[in-house]
Amino acid sequence: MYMKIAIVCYPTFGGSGVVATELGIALAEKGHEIHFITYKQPVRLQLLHSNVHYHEVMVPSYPLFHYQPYELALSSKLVNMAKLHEIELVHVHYAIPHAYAGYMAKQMLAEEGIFIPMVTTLHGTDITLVGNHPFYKPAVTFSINNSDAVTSVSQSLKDDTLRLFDIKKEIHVVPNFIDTKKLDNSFSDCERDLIACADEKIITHISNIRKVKRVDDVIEIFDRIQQKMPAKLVIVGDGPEKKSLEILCKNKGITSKVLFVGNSHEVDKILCFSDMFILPSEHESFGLVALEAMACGVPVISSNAGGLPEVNIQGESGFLSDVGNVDEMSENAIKILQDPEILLKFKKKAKLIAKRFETKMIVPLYEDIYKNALNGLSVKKNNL
Ligand code: GMT
Repeated sequence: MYMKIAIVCYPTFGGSGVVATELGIALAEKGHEIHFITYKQPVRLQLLHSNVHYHEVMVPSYPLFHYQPYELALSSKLVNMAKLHEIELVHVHYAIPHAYAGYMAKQMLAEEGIFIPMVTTLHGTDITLVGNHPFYKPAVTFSINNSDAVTSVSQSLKDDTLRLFDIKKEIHVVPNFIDTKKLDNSFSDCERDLIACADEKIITHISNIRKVKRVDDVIEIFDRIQQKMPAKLVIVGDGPEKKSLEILCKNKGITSKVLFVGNSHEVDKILCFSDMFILPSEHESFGLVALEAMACGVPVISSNAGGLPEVNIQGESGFLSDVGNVDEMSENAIKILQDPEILLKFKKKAKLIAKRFETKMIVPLYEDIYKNALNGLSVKKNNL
């Protein structure tokens, strides 16, 4: 049974937008009709796909508005698109403000006799950092409880949600996923020499360079690695901490060994020639970038925050340490990098573990959730 599904997400480089886009593409490839509804074309939606539509949410500015009413524009767009394309289900990624806008759209449509269920996927900071703030908490709790189905990207995020909010709905854990086959076919040649000399190890970090990612720990760990062996650090992404990190590198005298490459559409290419990935985050509900690294055969040195232990397996795909324990993270990184045999063992194992999160295994879990939400709604309608 093919479904017409609206996907609401952030169109940016962040993990939630990436997961939403990859999910939409995978569903479209299976024959479902997918309608992305967001304020900009999602970054991973570069190619034309059959069954994929994109509808931009416009927010006209008006001098009276100190804040532009995005939720209003989004819910109106959802109503209009649901009617025009006979959308059967809305899947919102990231609770704020998408679940709130989705709920309003659902209510407006119900007034006209159109009933569509809403599935909400919780991604992390919408629960652990932002949603939890008293300014947002009542609205976030309300929109989660009024979703027809709720999913979270890890068991850890489910536990956090139940601990931090008064949730009356069942939360289904559906982990993030990766298409390892597509990755395997994307490059035949990892162009290491673009970045480093033959004897240099390449260490990589990818994030939105915010405080929560603890990128200063990445620099500290890298500094210790490069004192033991020739190495380069590649930092992918952009964010508010970048300036202070550049100063930190200068103070440590390692500026020439650290490359800040900004946001990139070539993450796979960069991971292809990386020897190690570092993710020492304070919070991380899942760590999609760690999974992407592992799928490219890159061992991961990470913190043990949030859902990271569900992805990076201790002593197999890499090592995990308490947040801020840069001594242990550096020792473990050096232990892996120093010995080519150990490095090869970790690379192989990382790739193998990534296969547990294969797209074709995870996407059917979402399809089942959609079917149940649609069935649940028709039961409700029949009982009206
Ligand atoms: O990591 C970020 O700050 C971006 C954020 C997002 O919403 O895009 O990522 C969250 O969702 C990703 C996809 O589910 C997860 O892999 C990240 O772990 C999660 N980030 C945090 O929990 C900090």
